[in-house]
Amino acid sequence: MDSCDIGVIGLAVMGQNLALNIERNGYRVAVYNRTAERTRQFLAEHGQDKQLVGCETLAELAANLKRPRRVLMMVKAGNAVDQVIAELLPYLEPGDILIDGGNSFFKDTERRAQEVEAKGLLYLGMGISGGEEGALKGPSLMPSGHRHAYQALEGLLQAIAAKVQGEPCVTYLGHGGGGHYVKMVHNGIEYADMQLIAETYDLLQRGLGLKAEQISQTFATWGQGVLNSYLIEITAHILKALDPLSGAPLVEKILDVAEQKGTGKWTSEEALELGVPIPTLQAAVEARALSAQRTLRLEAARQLDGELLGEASSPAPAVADLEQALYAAKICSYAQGMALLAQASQTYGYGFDLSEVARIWRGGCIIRARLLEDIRRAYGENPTLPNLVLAPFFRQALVNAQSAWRKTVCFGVSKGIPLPALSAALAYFDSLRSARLPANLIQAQRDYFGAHTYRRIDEEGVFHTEWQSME
Ligand code: NBP
Repeated sequence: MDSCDIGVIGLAVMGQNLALNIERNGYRVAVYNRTAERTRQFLAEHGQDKQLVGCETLAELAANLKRPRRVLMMVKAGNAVDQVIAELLPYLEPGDILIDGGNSFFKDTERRAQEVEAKGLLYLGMGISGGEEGALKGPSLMPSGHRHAYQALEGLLQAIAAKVQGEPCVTYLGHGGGGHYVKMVHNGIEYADMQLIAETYDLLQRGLGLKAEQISQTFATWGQGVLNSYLIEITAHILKALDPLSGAPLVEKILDVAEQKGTGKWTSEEALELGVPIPTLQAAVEARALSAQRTLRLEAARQLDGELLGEASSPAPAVADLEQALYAAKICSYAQGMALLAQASQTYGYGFDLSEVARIWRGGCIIRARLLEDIRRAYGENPTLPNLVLAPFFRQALVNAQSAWRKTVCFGVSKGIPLPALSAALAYFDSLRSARLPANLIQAQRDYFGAHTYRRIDEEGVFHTEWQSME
């Protein structure tokens, strides 16, 4: 009894792998799952010679933990977390630490932290990225909440996290829901990254006529350069895989309907709430929604001549142009995610250090990429950078890439290949670099129909015009 360093609740794929990761790093772990059979199976498969203690009740779990107790919840996000907290609290005492490592919505984490801390316990919300492999071998960890709780767990978290150049991919991300906020934005960027890669695949395949194997090779080559990242690496791998049934590339047999669990949508909603433009991330969420309207698309393809337009009116880009376009759009999508984090840090007082956020995303997580080292450096050199695109390194990269990027988007548009994220990123870039936008006309229209007033460029004050009485 009371010999375990930490308890893990929830033994689906993430909970199991995190428990194994923690145990491998020298900690004794008590494990519990609502359906006890899963606990038994887990111990039967993995329990031999390991410091794992199976518990069939929450009372047993609590009794097996050293004080103050440390309990990591790895259950389905949403009501399940509230249920587990309610069932577990009677067995915990003031000073015990409760950690939610699921994909909880940050506002739920804020609420739960207040409720749990009102009872004298300490609460941590912790975003975890890296999927099942990351959980086992070393994820990126995004914890926030009570600072003492973080300090008490820092050694364990550093031990289990991914390491890049010896540095663990974990950092303290402020109070309350800060960690889950960062994880939410991470997922928004992940949506954008995936969509940008998918559009580039479409351009290579339908636009330039490359075969899956050639595209795989292209991505593999790009993965050695500025685009080096986990998502590019797995894309090269995916495109090589053959369908055992037909011998054709397996990817071509997969239904073109992208699913989503909601973290991308949360990022979009939150950006709208805070008034931060993240058009590339939004485009990625909407592209998934559009892909899901398959029946409508099939009908529209029939009625609207779904074939590609023949001879493109814009010249075909070279494969190297597509690499530059993807890189530039990727920079813009990270710039948007970082801008959202900067605003959230101010609005909610999280005190995010964006250089640290980029640092802990360099390893373990799904969006790990070489680019994050450059982002870390950019915010390290200038923590108050107004936007990533203005960091000298990225400013130069975008200027270098822009002609290839424009050529790529023009080609896609002229062929009728949808490029929602690549073009939204370009429009973001062009909007940022436009000293004057046509918003003057929007202000005039608002004043015309709603007397909403406007400001002038040459005089202080607020103005209204009786537009109908003007010639
Ligand atoms: P799931 O999200 O599929 O959740 C399944 C677990 O939740 C099972 O252990 C299940 O117990 C438990 N559970 C449920 Br459902 N309702 C419960 C309740 N009312 N009380 C107690 N336990 C309950 O598992 P997962 O994929 O391992 O993910 C765990 C968390 O980590 C989620 O929040 C997820 O979003 C997040 N996450 C997942 C990934 C990934 O790659 N899968 C990556 C990053 C983060 P049962 O066996 O009794 O049904």
